[in-house]
Amino acid sequence: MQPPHQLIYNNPPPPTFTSSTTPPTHISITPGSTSTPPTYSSTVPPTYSSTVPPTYTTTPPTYTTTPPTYATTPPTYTTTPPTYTTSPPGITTYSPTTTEAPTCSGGFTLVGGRCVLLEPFTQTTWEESRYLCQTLGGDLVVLDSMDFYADLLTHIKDAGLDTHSYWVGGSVNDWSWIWVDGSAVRMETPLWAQSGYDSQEPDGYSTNGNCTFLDDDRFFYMNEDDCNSNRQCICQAATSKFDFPEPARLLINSDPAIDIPMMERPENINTGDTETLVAIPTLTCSGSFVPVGGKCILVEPFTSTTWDESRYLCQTFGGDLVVLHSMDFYAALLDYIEERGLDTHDYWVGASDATYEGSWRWVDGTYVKMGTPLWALYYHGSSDYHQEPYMNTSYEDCGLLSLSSFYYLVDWNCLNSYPCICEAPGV
Ligand SMILES: [Ca+2]
Ligand SMILES: [Ca+2]
Ligand SMILES: [Ca+2]
Repeated sequence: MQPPHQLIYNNPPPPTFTSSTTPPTHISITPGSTSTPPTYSSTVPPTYSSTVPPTYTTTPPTYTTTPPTYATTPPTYTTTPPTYTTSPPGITTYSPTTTEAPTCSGGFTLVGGRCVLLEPFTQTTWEESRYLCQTLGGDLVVLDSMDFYADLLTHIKDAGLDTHSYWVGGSVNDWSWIWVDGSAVRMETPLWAQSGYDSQEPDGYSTNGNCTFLDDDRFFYMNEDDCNSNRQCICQAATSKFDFPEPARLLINSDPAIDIPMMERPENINTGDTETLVAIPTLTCSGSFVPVGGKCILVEPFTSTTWDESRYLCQTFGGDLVVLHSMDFYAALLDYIEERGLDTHDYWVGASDATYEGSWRWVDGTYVKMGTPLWALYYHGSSDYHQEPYMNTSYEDCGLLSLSSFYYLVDWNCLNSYPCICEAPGV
């Protein structure tokens, strides 16, 4: 028999289908009716069009399996953490000894961390000058730090004592230029003066020119002269902190970014454990930049561009044109250029007075210190020296380390093309 296509139940109970009958394909149940759904023996369930959702009375199954138990107990650690009996290494172990400002005695003045005395009254030979300084408790000054040299020149100028030349403590000994403390005299830039059009001191021009002096005719760059000439002198004495002369290495390390990885703590600075090594922060540079004198530097001798293009080039590398605040860094940079054989070019650096004529600024916005020991001499002939910026200054607004001026700084036309030197922050 054919089942009804649609069944609507009220009362009484619905029909029961046997297995031989095919269940209805669709049953409509009126909500609220008292009829019970039909039961089918067929395995094919009917579909319901009721809008009332069914409720399920099935309860979740319960599992009788118990969790496994582990006979192994967790390990216990009997080792106690190590204890360190030495204090952590670090620069802080120097304090408070090195934070105390050194003091000077006997008429000496603290200049650049050292005790100096200008002797403008007496003109003596180099040996007599040395004797004079020793009588005063010191010796002739040692210019082994270019930052100290710069500070000393500022002091001479501020004191109004820049009308003399002065003996300083360098002389020839056994064919080498050495300071009175036995250390080697730095040659070339940024210490020695230009000589004439195309030479640099010491030029050996004067007879017995075996002693060094700061030459007021050459803007206090260093020159050599006959040791028996008479002139004023500059003395240096020990400070309350250091024996004279100070170790140059300690002065250099006042820059925390200097690339000296480790040094031994000087024994007389801290009365504690003298075997502790003190870590000096190591400078790490990215890309093609290398650590030079505490900065990350890229000398770019391959491309000649305008000053603006050079700046753009450095910025593309993640830096900017180099800034020469520290004269010790400047000296280290020149050493690097010479050591790598890159000393056949002029190089743009990050100085300019393009914004306001005569107001020289580095690309970081700081002022460029004028004068010695950075700016080049300009020789006019007949022992007539001037200092850059000189002549055509309104046409020359960009800073160039000039090969023909012994890598001193000159102002130059920004539109000329040269290689450049970039610097970038360390990583
Ligand atoms: Ca000379
Ligand atoms: Ca200018
Ligand atoms: Ca110039």
